Amino acid sequence: MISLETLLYLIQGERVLLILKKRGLGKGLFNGVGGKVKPGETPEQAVVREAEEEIGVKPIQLSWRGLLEFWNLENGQVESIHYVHVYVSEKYVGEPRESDEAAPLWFEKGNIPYDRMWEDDRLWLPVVLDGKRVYGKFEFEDWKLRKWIVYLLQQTG
Ligand code: 6U4
Ligand code: NA
Ligand code: NA
Repeated sequence: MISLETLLYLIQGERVLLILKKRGLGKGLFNGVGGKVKPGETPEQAVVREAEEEIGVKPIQLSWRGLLEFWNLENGQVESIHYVHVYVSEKYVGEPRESDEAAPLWFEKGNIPYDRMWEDDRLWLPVVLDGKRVYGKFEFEDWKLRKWIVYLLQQTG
């Protein structure tokens, strides 16, 4: 299964909004807002829809910050591949609120709860929060991170 997905980090000054996922993939972990891109949607449309569904805010002015590949292997076989476009937004309409899917919480940029997040996040999220763009490929075997590569992308204005 190959799926196209999104992640979004709302930023207010030195604070970042994470959600505690209440169900589905990554349940019990903090992550950005996001989910699968549906047929007929662009990744930008999908991430705006997910923000509305998950925390009731409408982001305006999305900034694209990278592409991540998550390869999940089970018994040496590729089980799924997730291509995830990452965005940040400093402007949005509405106040973050809890939903069935997610409980939003603000964190200081210097105090991100990496021990309660996906194993890969500490490898690339600091770069994104530092205003840069990344490409990363992460290989999980039986849900443990085994191999990875992270590139800093050239800034193109
Ligand atoms: P439904 O079926 O509606 O519950 P949907 O919300 O569309 O699902 P979901 O939440 O399953 O999709 O999407 C997975 C989310 O998890 C995406 O935002 C990408 C994110 N994700 C997946 N693997 C990740 C990883 N290794 N590290 C990370 N985020 C990951 O930081
Ligand atoms: Na989601
Ligand atoms: Na969703």
